Amino acid sequence: MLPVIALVGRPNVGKSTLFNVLTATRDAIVADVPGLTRDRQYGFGRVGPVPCVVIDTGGLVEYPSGIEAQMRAQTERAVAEADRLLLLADARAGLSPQDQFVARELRRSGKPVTLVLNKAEGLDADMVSADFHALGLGQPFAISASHGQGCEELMEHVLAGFEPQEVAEADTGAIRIAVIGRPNVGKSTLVNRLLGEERVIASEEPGTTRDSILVPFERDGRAFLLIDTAGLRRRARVEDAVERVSIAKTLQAIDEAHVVILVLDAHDTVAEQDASVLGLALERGRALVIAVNKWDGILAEQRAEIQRQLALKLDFAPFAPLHFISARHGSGVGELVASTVRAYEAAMRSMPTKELTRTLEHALGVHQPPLVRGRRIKLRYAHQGGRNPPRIVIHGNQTASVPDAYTRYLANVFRKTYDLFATPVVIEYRTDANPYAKERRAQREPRRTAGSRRRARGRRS
Ligand SMILES: Nc1nc2c(ncn2[C@@H]2O[C@H](COP(=O)(O)OP(=O)(O)OP(=O)(O)O)[C@@H](O)[C@H]2O)c(=O)[nH]1
Ligand SMILES: [Mg+2]
Repeated sequence: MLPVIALVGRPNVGKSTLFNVLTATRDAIVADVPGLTRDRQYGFGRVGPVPCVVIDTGGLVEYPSGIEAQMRAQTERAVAEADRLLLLADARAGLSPQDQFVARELRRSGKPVTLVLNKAEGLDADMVSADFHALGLGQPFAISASHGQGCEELMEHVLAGFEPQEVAEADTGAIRIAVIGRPNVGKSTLVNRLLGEERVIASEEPGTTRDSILVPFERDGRAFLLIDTAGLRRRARVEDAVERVSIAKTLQAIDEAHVVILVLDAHDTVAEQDASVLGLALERGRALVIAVNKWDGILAEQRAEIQRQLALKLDFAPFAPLHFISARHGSGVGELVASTVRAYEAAMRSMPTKELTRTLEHALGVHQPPLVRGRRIKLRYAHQGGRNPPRIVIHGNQTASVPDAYTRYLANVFRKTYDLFATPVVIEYRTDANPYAKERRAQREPRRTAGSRRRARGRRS
């Protein structure tokens, strides 16, 4: 499972700035997922040798009042969920008693702590570090989050020892599903329903590392692996017990899944947390099926209005199918499973280069790409760059100038042609070498830097 990294420190040291640097997505266009929720506390970390989960926390203060007390409880949770802690301090301000307080708190957790001195741009690293040796946390890392300096080296250090996770593609074609959602929406009931209510779970396959547990089950002749987050199936009977949902575990499950099933409660509106987790699933490129649960409890005359509201709220994931189900009574669950299988097949689809190119040529014929500075953008051929999510790499020239709307048009053509159901589609461009201009050989899409290419490779499963 992905390692979990928490950013902790007193107020205003740049935790959120660093969080944004570590979780920025700049390497690929998930063509039809515009404007996702930005203001997040949890994200997929993309800087450094392996992907990870990053948690931002509110500033930690010794004598909290009001909202600070809440923030402190949140920080404690983040520390409990994390494998590694980053203690941020302000290189310009020097060591403060508040930093010493934070260091004491973190040391109590017994987890590995790396000291990070932020805002160090233009400063001498040894000079600013001298003060901070008093914390007894070893050699600090001087970085500048706002200038993006030292972040890669920092994460190389923090993530050393974590192996890139090679999700075993050979694992017998079982469909890995993650069932996610807020507390008490009925995830456990649904999981039980999927596993077969009275069935004793015969075997539990421990996942590759640590506490990941894959629960195998079969339905309609297909093999599935349920990625269990925090003992989802064990709590199943105690329906009214308050569930706790670990967002870090949810992100780890999303990462391991082929298909994510997001469970909503038909009685509630779509909360910010739903939208945020859903956005993360799409950003990670996972196929997504939405189950609106407890539909049996909704009066017939209210149903159309609820459907309308949901469609509006989930507008940003237009390709995700909605299923109205009753996990308790089982209605709609068969269709939900059928959608999951179809989504898996779409996410894992093989698209031969010849066919992809023919589809591209046809699309170009229907709507040609626009002119840029008097020259027409040329798109020559396409090949598949990956699966789960389907990644289509298009070669041509002036590809950096392809408008987003045109990319969305192409993504939709591929989606229709290959039944890319419920899954995000990633379109990438490559600018081909121009045989007449040596210096431009092998020039690529400028948005993809060497670092982002390395990260993108590391993430591919
Ligand atoms: N000079 C400089 N300023 C920075 C750097 N990183 C962050 N800042 C600035 O420091 C201020 C605080 O940054 P935040 O990222 O909001 O700090 P925070 O630790 O998340 O703050 P709280 O969440 O309130 O505890 C902002 O004005 C940032 O622009 C840096 O590397 N160099
Ligand atoms: Mg902050």
